[in-house]
Amino acid sequence: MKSIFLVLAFSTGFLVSKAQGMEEMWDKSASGKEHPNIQWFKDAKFGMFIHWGLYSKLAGVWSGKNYYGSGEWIMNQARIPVKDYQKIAASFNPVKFNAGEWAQLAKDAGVKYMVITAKHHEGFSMFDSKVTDFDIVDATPYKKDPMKALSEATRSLGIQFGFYYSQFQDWYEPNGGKNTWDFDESKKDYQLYYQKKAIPQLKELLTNYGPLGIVWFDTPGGMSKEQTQQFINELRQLQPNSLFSSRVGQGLGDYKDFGDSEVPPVPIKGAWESVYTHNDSWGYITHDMNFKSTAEIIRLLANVASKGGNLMLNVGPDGEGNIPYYSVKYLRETGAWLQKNGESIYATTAGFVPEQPWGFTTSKPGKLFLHVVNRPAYDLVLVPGFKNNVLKVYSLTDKKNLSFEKKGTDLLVRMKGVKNEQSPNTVLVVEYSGTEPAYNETAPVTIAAAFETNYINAAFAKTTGAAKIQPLTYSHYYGDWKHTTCVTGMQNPADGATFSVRIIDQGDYKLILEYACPESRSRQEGILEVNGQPFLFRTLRTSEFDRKAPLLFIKHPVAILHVEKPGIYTMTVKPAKTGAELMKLKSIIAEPVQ
Ligand code: H79
Repeated sequence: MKSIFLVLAFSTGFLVSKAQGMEEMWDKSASGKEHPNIQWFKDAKFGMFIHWGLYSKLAGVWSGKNYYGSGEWIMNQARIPVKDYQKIAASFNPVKFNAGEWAQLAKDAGVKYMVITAKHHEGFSMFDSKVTDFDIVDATPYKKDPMKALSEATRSLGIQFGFYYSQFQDWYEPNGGKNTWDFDESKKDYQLYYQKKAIPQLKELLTNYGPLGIVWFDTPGGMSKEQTQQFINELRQLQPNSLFSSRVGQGLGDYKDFGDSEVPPVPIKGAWESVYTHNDSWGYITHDMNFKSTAEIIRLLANVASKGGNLMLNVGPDGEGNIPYYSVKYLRETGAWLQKNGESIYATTAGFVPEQPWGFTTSKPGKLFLHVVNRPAYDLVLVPGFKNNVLKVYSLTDKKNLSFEKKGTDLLVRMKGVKNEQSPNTVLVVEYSGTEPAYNETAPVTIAAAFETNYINAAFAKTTGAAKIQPLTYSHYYGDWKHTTCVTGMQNPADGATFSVRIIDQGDYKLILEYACPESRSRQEGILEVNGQPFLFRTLRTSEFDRKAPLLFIKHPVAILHVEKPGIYTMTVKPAKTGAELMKLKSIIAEPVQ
């Protein structure tokens, strides 16, 4: 259960409503104790995660039964006893593994760091360890140490190399965390496990594989804050330059990791990372074909960079050492885009202009990069809140100068003639004078007729009464986390979600509420108010929130708004009467009506 709390704890840390104070959320205090070697990490922006172990050989199948979700959890999910699980090693023979090819793929993908599982929760060591015989050299016909070759090949291509190490969970060891099907958790001596296995193995990893960029810890447990600090100090001595991920526990890591597959909705200060699966699993599963497309990866990368973080995207090689076809293909295509557009990603900081219907922004001194992922009709890009003097605007890849005009603090850029070659993300560069402005947290959400759909996300609500902004975390299968931010808790007319919205163009807009609502609470009346004008609706049923099942959202059209005068509008969603929770509101969608 602890692991669940970890994921939730990460999500609740940053997602408070604006009214509750952005300062806490941005955690400016963290920047004070930054690791002296953090800069390479902050500049990297894109990393490759690799989950590889005995589970890769099982590929989501045990005893003729298919498992779905996080494949590296199969030992736990199928409650496989250690005595059976350890036998997998005898046939684990990744003869197709080629360190040079993996490193080259990382290079082609444009990643700046790689982190691979040296030991996952299953307890099997994918490196040569003197501490145990349950490792790839002693227990498998392969008999070689792939980590040695991979660390060297990766580093030789100028990519930082690091290890994932599950420091607490170890389902093979009687005293390791969380194997409750073979061992009695209450009788375990975690300290013994730390002293006899985790610490000696981490010392091996920090001694035998050259300089490690990162040691990526996961799901901490069994240690107090003092013990964790002691653990860190002991390991630090070996490689003071190596960065330790925040999941070392007790708030003592060198940078922040968000929950698995989670990206924050607004910029976060300090060094941080989002880790994502490529399909729905970290470890290889034959029947999981839910791969994010190249376009999705490129947009995700721009989204994460626009909030100031790194994206570490996972690949799960199979038991023979092959990286899945679609991971190779899509990563190479992402790399090709980065070859031409990398300047707008690498070494950038969060964009100071909030998300717009056309896309995201990233910053460098004197430059704002506009990541146009939805090209506007009429090719006119509006950048609101731009106070600085603009020197020039051009498209990144062909350096074509674009005409622009300033109207107050609105910057309007004409991207006519810019080819769509860089689709799904055409980057425009704004060069300006003066110091970089701060991110405007109170900026209204933009809606324009140039986009077929405009999203007003729940994360940007101001809430009243018992309504609150809440990150909801749930899986479709098992451990394949999805995160959606919603306004919840609206039970009476005083509990509202209010949005400040700037509508750019005159005309009619269909307003659609996107929400989840279980059968038992459906058919309640609610109101969408726009500048005091009420639009009534009755809620439709979708599904109950359950962290082990998909949360279903409906797109429910509730109003046609006639906008005579462009400008700032206030939209509020609230219950018409006191009752049960009205809905979990994900967004208001505005669609221009012809
Ligand atoms: O390595 C990947 C995951 O295996 C690991 N972190 C990423 C990078 C991870 N370990 N724990 N968690 C993520 C939290 C997962 C909890 C769950 Fe479960 C596993 C939910 C469902 C399966 C524990 C067991 C809670 C319910 C059943």
